[in-house]
Parts: sequence; structure tokens; C-alpha cells
Amino acid sequence: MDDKVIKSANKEAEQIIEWGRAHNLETCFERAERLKPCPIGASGACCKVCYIGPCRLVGKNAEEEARGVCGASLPTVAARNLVRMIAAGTAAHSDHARDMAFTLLAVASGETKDFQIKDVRKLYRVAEILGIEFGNGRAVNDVAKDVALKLLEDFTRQKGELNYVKRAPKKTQERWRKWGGTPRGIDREVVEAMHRTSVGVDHEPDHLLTHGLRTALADGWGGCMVSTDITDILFGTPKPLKAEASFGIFKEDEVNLVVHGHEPTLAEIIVDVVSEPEMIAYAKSKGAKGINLGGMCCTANEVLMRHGIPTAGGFTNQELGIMTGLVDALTVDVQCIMPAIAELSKKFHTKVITTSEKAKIPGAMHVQYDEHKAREVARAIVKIACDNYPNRKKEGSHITDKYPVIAGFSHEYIEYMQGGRWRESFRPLNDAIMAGRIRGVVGLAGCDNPRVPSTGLHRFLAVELIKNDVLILSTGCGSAACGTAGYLTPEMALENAGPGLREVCEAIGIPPILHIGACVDNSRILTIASAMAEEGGLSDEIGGMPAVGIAPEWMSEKAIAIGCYFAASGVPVIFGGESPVGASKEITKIMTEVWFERFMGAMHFEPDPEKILALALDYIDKAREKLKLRKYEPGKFGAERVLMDMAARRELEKKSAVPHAGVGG
Ligand code: MSK
Repeated sequence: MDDKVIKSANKEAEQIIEWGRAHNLETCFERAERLKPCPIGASGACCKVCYIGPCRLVGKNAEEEARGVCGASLPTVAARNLVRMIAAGTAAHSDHARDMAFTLLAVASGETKDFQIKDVRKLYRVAEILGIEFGNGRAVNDVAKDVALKLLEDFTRQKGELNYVKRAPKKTQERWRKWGGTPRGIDREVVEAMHRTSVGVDHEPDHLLTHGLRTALADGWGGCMVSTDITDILFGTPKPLKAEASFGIFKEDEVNLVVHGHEPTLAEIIVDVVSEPEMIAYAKSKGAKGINLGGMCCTANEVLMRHGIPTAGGFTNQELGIMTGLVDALTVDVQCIMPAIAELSKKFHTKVITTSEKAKIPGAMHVQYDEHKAREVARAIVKIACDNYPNRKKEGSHITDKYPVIAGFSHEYIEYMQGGRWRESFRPLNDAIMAGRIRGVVGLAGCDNPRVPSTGLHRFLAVELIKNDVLILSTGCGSAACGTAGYLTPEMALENAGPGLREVCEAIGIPPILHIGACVDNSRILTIASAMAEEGGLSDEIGGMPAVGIAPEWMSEKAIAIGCYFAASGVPVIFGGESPVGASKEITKIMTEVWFERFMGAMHFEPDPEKILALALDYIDKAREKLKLRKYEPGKFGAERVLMDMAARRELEKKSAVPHAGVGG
């Protein structure tokens, strides 16, 4: 093993990795080095949907000549493999969304008293979209019940269209209808994807991939969007707040409890419980000064966005967090949780606690979450962490560095920040793009990955894009990568952004990278893009906007589902790493050229970060040219409306008779 190979671009992570090596502790970084990917499976050329095989479709002229025992061609096999990834990713987001809908239903029906509806304004906004009556004396819980039931219909509907299809611009909807991509019901699309890709069913690559897109759209405009909306309704629509990121968030003299995974419900109640006086007294009785709550991955993003709970980072930081020796309990729910943490935790004092009935890990303890007794479960978990504090040993790679973070940019806040409560709109953003002050918008999303210097590609692209006056909307571990680098602050704009973007960020007081949430919150990008289309002056559909999606370090099937729903919605998407369909030229062509013709979106795979950057800027510039916008030149702008600064917004609100209730207030 070459000791000089950088495993993580996160300086603090790298220190812990080094410490781990010195202590013979293995993490995903060493395992990734040892276990090279199988090149046949990695490029989509391995078929194992039946057991006549598995078949390897390799060799000279494999594209034209290779056949499985049943006669399946390489493009068929590659397409099937991709569609199965989309189905799995869609199932993950959407099953999470289903649980959110059940929680909303339980709250509205009075079955649980531990949660309340925090954002009535957002509830009414969603009710309006769904055509549900609200206001006029109608009880909030009745509205919430109808909203929950209506959204649950999206899972089981057999015919028709998802509720939220109508939130997309008309032209985008027309493209879906024309090309057979409009999703009917989430469960139906996932089941049909599994059926079509089983042995001996759908063999026509383009036909398979079209259903893949329909399944992905059920994820974006179904599962992800439902989850985002209900989470906002129950726990509040995010607005900017200050927090911190990296391993320095752990405290030597307090109980450190970490929430990890994706579902926000239990974490939300833990946020409440850790500040209960009895719990703090309990922690003190164990010798600690208090209880320090932190997060990892996307559960972290949920509580960071709404409560400013600090994050220790993304996917590849989970084992490293334990190796600080400071984590008294790590509670996990679902998705992106490495089973390795249970084994590793035994070398430290950390208790790993699984909480979902869907997800257990050998070697971890299990405390069953139940929304009907959420507070009781949360208290039990906090007590386990407190009880474990006295067991903390001296060993561990204690790290003190941490970085300030500004997070909490929801669709609603971005709208608000451009005009105040009474004039909220996307006009100023569209104007800034039209004038060339902002060159375009990039969604920087997806996982961090131990097969590259982890977080390094996110960091490189974040800096280079903002230098080029590209506004970034970040989610998931992309946000964690930027946060643990100190990039999620307004100062980042002063130091690194191009002149146009810098001016915009200074005028509004925002960072050039807007952390908009967890991976399910990529749905916020869909609604933001739809609002920009509706605002006018750019494209009148999502396709054709100077906008690109990038997931440079993706690893999850969920990322594939996200990439495909963006492509089908009209956004060119570039993923890092080797292509999971790279073995087939035909599939690669469909996903880039054919999808671009039909949907104005595409899905590329490109391992070289410089090429990712060049391709993204090229898409943005070509979209500008097609829209006949001013040619982008750094530092040269056309006329545009003046963006409202904070003082002007306050002035406007003072004049209003009704005080500003905050976003969603
Ligand atoms: S946690 S899906 S590693 S973004 Fe959402 Fe991060 Fe990717 Fe999991």
C-alpha cells in the first residue's frame, strides 16, 4: 500500500485515516484499495437476472456479437442493469416518503402527540397544489389528513398520473406524455421495472430505458418531492441558519450522540429530547457537562437545515467519526449506513444503535423506533449514549478542526430572499442569468466516494464553478463535502466567486453554494427550475435552461435514480467515475443524444473532473446561446433589475400591516 496516496481531500478525515493505519484499523478506504471493481459488472456487461448464467457479455465486437445463453445482447443487458438501479433508488427514496406520509397521517389523526404540524403555510401551499380545501375555518388537522391520504395515493395508483406531474412546466409534461415517460404510481413503476427486467420480458433497449425514465420520474416528482414537502410541513421549511461541520464538532467533555442515515423523524425528536432538563441532568450524573448532538450523511442534513445541528460529514466519514473515540452512541435509520461501523465500534466504546424495522446490522444493538411513542424511544437512545459516556477511553484520533456553515436554503426561502414576503419571486435570479451576471446554475449533488480522494471532486468543481460565475445548489453528501471544506459561507463568494456571482451574493448576503438539503431534497431543484421557467425570460420549460446537474462521486443506486429524473426533466447531468453502462455504445448514445433530443436532458459519465467542468460550462453556454441571452463574459453584464438587499426587504416588510412570519410561518 502506498502510504502517500491521499484518501480524502478532507484534511481532518485524512488525519484520522492515517491514525487508523498506524493502529491497524481498516476502513472503506483500505477496502476500496484492496477490492478492485469487477470490470465486467462495473460496465454493465454482466447479466445475472437468471441462473442459466450469470453471463459475461465480453470480447471483440461484444456490442454486436456477444449473447447470453438466452440470446440477450449487450445493450439489452446493460439497459436492464441500469433500469434495476433506477428501480432500487426509486424504491429507497419513495419508501422513505411513504413513512413520512404515514407520520403526517398519524399526526393529523391524533394518533401521535409527539409531533405537530410546524408549517401550516407550507401545508396550505401543498393543499392548494393538490386541490384540497383549506382555510375558511377548516381544521388544520383535517387538511393535513387529506394531504397525507392524497399523497399516499401516489404510491398505489394504477392508472393516470402522479399528483405532482402538474407542478412541472406544461412543455416538460408534454414531452413526458409524448415519449411515454409520465409516471402513474410509484409502486407500479418500480414493480413494472422489476418485471420488465426479469428474464425473458423486455429486450428492446430504448423501450427498457424509457420505462427507466418513467420510474425515475416517479422518484423525483413522487417519492423525493412527497418526502420533502411532508418533512417541511411537519418539521418546518428550512431558512438559513448557522452551523458547523467536520470532526471538530465532537466535544471532549459532553456526551456525543450522532444521528446517521436519511429519515428525519426520530432525529427530529432527539433534537428536542437532548435539551430536556432531565436529560441534561442525566448526562451530568454520568460526569458529562451536557449532551452534544451531531449528524452524518442525510439525517444530518435534515436536522442541520432546520435546527443548525452540526454535521461530521458525509458517507465516507462514518467510520472515521467512530475513530475519533468521542462518539458515545451512533444511531442509524436507513440508507448509506456501512455495516462495517458495527464491527469497528467494538474497537472503541461507541454503541451503534439501529432503529428502523427495515434495517438491522449484525453486532449493533436495536432500539425499535415507533412514531406513536417517538419521545419515549428518543429518550431511551439518549440515555444509552449518556450511560456510555463513562466508558470513553483515551484512544482515538481526536480532531478539533471544524468549519462554519450557512445552510437552510429551501425553495421558499430562495423565493423570499429575492423580494421579501410580499414580492417573493424568481425574477431577480432570472434577470441575473439573462444579464450574464450569473452564467448558469449547477446542482452539485450525490455521494462522496472512497475510490477517489473522497470529497475532492466536489471541492474542485465547487471552486471552479463559482469562479466561473455559476451559482451552485448543493444537496446530500455534496453539501457535506462543501461544508467540511468551509465553502458554505458568504466569505467563499468574496474569496472565490467570479465578479458577477460575487455581486449577487454580496447584495443578498448568501453563500455562492446554497445548501438546499438532503438527497431527497433534490426535488427542490425541480421546483426551483419549474419556478424559473414560469417566471419567464429563460426557457419556458426545464429543458433548455442554462443549468446542469453534477454528481462527481456518486456511488448509490439512489444517485442513478436522481440523475435519470433530472435528465428526463430536461437537465443535462454529468456523473463522475466510469459508466455503469460503459460496455454498450448503444446505451451510452441513447442516454446522451437520444434523451437530449426527446427531453433536453442527458446522462453522461466522465471520470476526469476537468472534463466534467468543461462539459458543464459548455452545456450552460450553449443553452445561453440558444436562448439568445447575452454572451457570458466575466465582469461584463447587461442591464438588470436591482436585487433587493436585506435592508430593502426589511423596509418593505415594515410598511406592511402584517408582520413577516418567516418562511412558511
Ligand atoms: S447520504 S445517497 S451517500 S448523497 Fe444521502 Fe450521501 Fe449519496 Fe447516501
